[in-house]
Amino acid sequence: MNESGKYTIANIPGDGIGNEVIPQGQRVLEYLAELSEGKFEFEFTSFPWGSDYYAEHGLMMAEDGLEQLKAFDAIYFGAVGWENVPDHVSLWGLRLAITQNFDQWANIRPVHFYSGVKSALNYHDLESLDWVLIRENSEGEYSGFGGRNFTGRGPGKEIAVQSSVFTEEGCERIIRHAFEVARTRTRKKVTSATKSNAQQYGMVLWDEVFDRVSKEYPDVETERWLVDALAARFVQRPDTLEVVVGSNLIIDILSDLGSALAGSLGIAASANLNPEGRFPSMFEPVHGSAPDIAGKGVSNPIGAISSAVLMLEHFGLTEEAALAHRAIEQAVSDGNVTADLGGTLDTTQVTDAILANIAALQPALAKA
Ligand code: GGG
Repeated sequence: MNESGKYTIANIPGDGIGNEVIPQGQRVLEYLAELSEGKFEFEFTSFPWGSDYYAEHGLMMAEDGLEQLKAFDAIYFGAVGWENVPDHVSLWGLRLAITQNFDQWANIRPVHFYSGVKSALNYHDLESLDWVLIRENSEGEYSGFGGRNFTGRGPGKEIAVQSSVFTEEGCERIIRHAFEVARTRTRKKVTSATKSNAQQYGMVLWDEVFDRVSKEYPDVETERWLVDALAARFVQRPDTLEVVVGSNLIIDILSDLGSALAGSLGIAASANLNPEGRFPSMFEPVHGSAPDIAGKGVSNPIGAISSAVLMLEHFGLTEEAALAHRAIEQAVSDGNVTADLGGTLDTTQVTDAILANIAALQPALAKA
């Protein structure tokens, strides 16, 4: 916790259902602050950036947007992507503009298997599964180097080059982070997701760094898997996974697979961390803007609320984070969920149930 107990949060709901779920996470944070009786408080500032902003201003965020964001303790982000802006323009103009420029190099994506949620996995002990996927978030396939040329040669003759960049420092810091996370867990195991048989430069460097760093963590079990075989293992041997670390694109894909296997993309949380604290970190649900359900009030707020829980942990408010997490678990096991999880509640009603659970669990916590 910081000394003043006051945390400034920049809300960027962005596009589509980002505008529905971020206010729900804010409700939970505000309620916890109210219960703390002055121990801590949050001050929210909302930024209207996203695809609508682009339609008006030709930019996804204000020109001095990064300068404005620097002053905050954290960023709470919804989703980006809408039909009026090409996806690569909206992603690079907002989410990636923030993660790359603020060097939020560690993207933590827990995959939690909630009791009471129907999983696509045919596994006898789903509740024992609890993975953390760790995504390198600053380079790799998302380095943004490349170009297109030769359109002048006529139809069918254009070329495009997209280069991946793997730096030894970039690989080392995220791999080391994964080992540190593994050390906090009961089963200490890190799986490295790689594709070094085909990507013989960048991913061979990745593998070499993984092997070198792993020697410093003899207490942590390690393994390296080619991502194609690893994707199959997510389905066939889910019990063998614990902490999985990989490049930007690989973990982006595996984390969608993981949360779909855990029941829904709507429950997946993430933290984009700048662990050195030079810049604010950013917390966001893994899901996107979901145009198919946007505006209907039925989006699942759990991914966004769980991302707010990760923010609480980042602030050192660990008891409050645990309380909110238990309140979410309770709502899910009571069936107080949206349609993606087989329920009938709308977005606001799910949050109402979570707030009621916090109220009910809070006295027990105070006595503990
Ligand atoms: N809240 C996450 C979000 O909006 N994601 C949009 C997206 O397309 N992300 C791609 C990526 O993170 O690689």
